[in-house]
Amino acid sequence: MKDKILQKLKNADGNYVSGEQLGMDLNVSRTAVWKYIKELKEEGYVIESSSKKGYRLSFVPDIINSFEVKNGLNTKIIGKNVHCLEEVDSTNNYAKRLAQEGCEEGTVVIAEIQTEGRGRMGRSWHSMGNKGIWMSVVLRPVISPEEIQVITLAASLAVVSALNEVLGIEAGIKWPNDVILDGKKVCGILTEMNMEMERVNFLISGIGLNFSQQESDFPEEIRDKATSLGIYLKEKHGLDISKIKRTQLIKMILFKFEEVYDKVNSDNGDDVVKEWKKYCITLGKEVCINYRTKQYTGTALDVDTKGRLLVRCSDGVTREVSSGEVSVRGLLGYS
Ligand code: BT5
Repeated sequence: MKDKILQKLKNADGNYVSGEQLGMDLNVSRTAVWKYIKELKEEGYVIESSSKKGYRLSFVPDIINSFEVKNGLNTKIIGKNVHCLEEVDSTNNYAKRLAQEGCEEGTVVIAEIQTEGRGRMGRSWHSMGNKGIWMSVVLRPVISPEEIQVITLAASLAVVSALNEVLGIEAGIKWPNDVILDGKKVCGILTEMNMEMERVNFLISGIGLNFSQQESDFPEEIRDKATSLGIYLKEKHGLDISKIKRTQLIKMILFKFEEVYDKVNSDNGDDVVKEWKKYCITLGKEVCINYRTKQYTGTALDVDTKGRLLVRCSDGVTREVSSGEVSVRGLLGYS
């Protein structure tokens, strides 16, 4: 009901709607309308009340709730169910629990704060409250486990395309999952899989995108390699991120993700990899890889159709890297 009232206020486009009208349209009492309006105000919506004219929505803040995410979201699967949480250990953990309980494909979990945000290989992800987009998508792809890497690529491709569409900025991708702006990491992706034998049960694609942090918001140890959209837009274009709502970007990421995911699922993963390569900043660069138990340096030659990085190592052998760490010399340090 609260969502319906909000929708009516939004439809009125900044004009007043009387409490009586709202009550009649939605078949509830004026007192009930007043109660829902009070709840909306508590969530942060700025609603003016006038005893004569009724209610007017004058400002929508940058809040993330399922109404704002779903409103105008143009997808078929991704984002049909959206869980928005104030605080969680990790949205990937929460999404995993939902997936195990059999939630629908495309279910999205978003949190304002993650207390134990995770990166790959046991690393942690700094997830500051209200200043980022921390979200996970549950997928049930019809592909074999070895093709999963392409979904990671699909997620980063969705993020860079959305950044381009909404903010007009061109980000790069460091293989396999880092979205880079001006040599610093603005977004990381953690794809986790649950499988049996040769079948993928479900996959969780977790996206962490720094939105409005200042440099001082990042812990010291990552300050020189992390950035946010806010920092980048201010420095490069003199723009203020507060003009943008996180839900705008979330919707576009989900839309782009579905577009790319459809391609992966309908056997057009090759096209996704081709498109992805246009943004990849790793190709042609000198890289350091951990391959099995050894470290090698070499040149990143290509990404194959399964999303593996091909590295021409200094010992003359070309190796395919499907997981493990790759450092790009000169861009994000070299380790
Ligand atoms: C990643 O791991 O980049 C994957 C990050 C995925 C985060 C999302 S948020 C929603 C979902 N729920 C989760 O719990 N996780 C996902 P990796 O490539 O391993 O990079 C981790 C490294 O990035 C850390 O060791 C730091 O050096 C750095 N880092 C940590 N927090 C960062 C931040 N907010 N911005 C930029 N870099 C960060």
